[in-house]
Formats: sequence, structure tokens, C-alpha cells
Amino acid sequence: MLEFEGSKIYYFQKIDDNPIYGRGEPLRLLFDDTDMDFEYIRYKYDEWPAVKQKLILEGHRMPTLPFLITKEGKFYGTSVPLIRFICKKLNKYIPKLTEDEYLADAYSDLYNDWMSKWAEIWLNSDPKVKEHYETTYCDTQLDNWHNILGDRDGPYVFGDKISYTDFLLYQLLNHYNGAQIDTNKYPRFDKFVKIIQSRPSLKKHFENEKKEFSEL
Ligand SMILES: N[C@@H](CCC(=O)N[C@@H](CS)C(=O)NCC(=O)O)C(=O)O
Repeated sequence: MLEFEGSKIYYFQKIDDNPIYGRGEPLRLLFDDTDMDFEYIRYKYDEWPAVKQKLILEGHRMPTLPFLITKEGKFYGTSVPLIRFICKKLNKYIPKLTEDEYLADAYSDLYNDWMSKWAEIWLNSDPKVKEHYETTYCDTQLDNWHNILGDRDGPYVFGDKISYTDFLLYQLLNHYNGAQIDTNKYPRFDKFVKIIQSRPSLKKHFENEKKEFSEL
């Protein structure tokens, strides 16, 4: 889509040396899956406060990462609303039934809740808190998402049609442990991850991901 083609997407430098950590990835999955060109620009942590201040002074109300600037210079912030906005313009990746559109919104909240919890734990140095997160919290989230995947016949969240929710779920699984699935416990994740990773439209995406890991 012309408006977003050639956009610049800004995110943090590799977090914990992991190129896919954080909230930038679902946007990359969306752009790659729909074959829209973009540039991914990473800020170092110490560069960000000044950039944020500048964005605020320029009048932007969502100065967090990721944000996007189109070729025409238009700023867009906050990842999930932006993904949804682009999908609406593309008329793609949004479930057709309004009830499902609501569910996609609700599942986005689940994604955001987990990402916020991860960020909170990442900043917390208490090993007990970390342990609780890695076992109890993550397990509960995984079980819930696995149940969600079971609500339709799959392989995607809303059945046989991919939606932006699938990019969010894939990112959660990839973020959690590199999408290494315990196939006995989570057979639906196994099928889901395989189908996402084998999408021809995402071939370049996963090649790039591999390259980014190999360059560490
Ligand atoms: N709801 C926002 C949250 C964005 C967010 O909190 N981003 C973090 C990085 S994952 C960030 O920018 N932290 C630095 C800051 O808040 O200034 C979104 O999904 O885009």
C-alpha cells in the first residue's frame, strides 16, 4: 500500500542481544507478509530519551517505541492500534465478522498485557519475581492462548484465514523461547508455528531473522 510503503519503523537496539525481543516484531511480520518495503531503525538505549523529548516537542502524543514514519513524514505510534490501522487500510488481516473483530481486539489486549508484564519483569532484579514469571505467569498465558487456538479448527486463531492476531501470537511464542514448542503439551502451537514459518510470504522475514541472530 503506497501510503506505508517505504516507511521507517523505529525500535530499540537488540534487547539482551536478541533481535526479536520487544514490541517491534509484529509490525515487521505484517510488513513482510504483505510485501511492503520498510526500513528498520534501532535506537541505542541512551539515544532514546532525547529522541522521545524531541517527539514530544514536535507534538506527538505516543512517543514510545516502536513508532513509524511514512515516506511523506507522517508519524504513527503504538504498535497494535497502528497494526490494526494499516490492516484496515489494506483490507486484510482483520476478521470479517464484527464479533471476531471484537475478539481480535480483546486478544490484542492479552498480547499487550503479556508484553507489559515481560517488560516489568525485565526491569525487576528479584529472582523470585522472575521465577514466578517464568513458570506460573508464562504457563498461564500459554495455556490460555493454546485454548484460544482450539476455539476454531485452526491453523490460525480465526480458522483458516490469517489475521493480525496471528502475528501477535507468533511474536509471543517467539519472544517466550524462540518458538520452541513442547509438542505434547501444546500441539496446536506446533501446527501454528509451522504454518507461520512456512508461509512463502514470510520466507524473507525468517531469513533475515536468522541473519540477525547469526550476526550477534
Ligand atoms: N502500548 C505501546 C507500548 C510501547 C512501549 O511501552 N514501548 C517500550 C519499548 S517495548 C518503550 O518505548 N519504552 C521506553 C519509553 O516508554 O520511553 C505499544 O504497544 O506500542
